[in-house]
Amino acid sequence: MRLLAFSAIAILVIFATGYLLVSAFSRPALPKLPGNVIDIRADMGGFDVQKIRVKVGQPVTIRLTSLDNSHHTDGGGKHQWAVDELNASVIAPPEGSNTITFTPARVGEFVFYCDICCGGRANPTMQGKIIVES
Ligand SMILES: [Cu+2]
Repeated sequence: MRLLAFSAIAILVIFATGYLLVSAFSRPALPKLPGNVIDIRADMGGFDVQKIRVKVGQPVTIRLTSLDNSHHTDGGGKHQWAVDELNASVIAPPEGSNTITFTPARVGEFVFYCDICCGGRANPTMQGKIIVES
């Protein structure tokens, strides 16, 4: 009887621990957006996507999510996604998302970057490439 009770409690504790661990490390899924949406996550280590392809003349939505919290002294947890040549820039709040929808007007390969954290756009990790195809 004692063994049974002990086993039951042990199993309960294992499941509770597992549940807490999973909920602590998983992030809620982002809501689905209409259109051609490209999700990009950024933290102090850089962007999780380094190369994206889009079509010229077709609207695209960039959803930028910052994984950093507001306790970061460098940039306060905010990150940016910007492309000078396409006139596009969006800033995500700490642990939040923000979107920008634009229509690439020219074909080419351009650099996207974050100019907020870690030395700004000179930082090679906070950069990527956007390829606009015809
Ligand atoms: Cu950044």
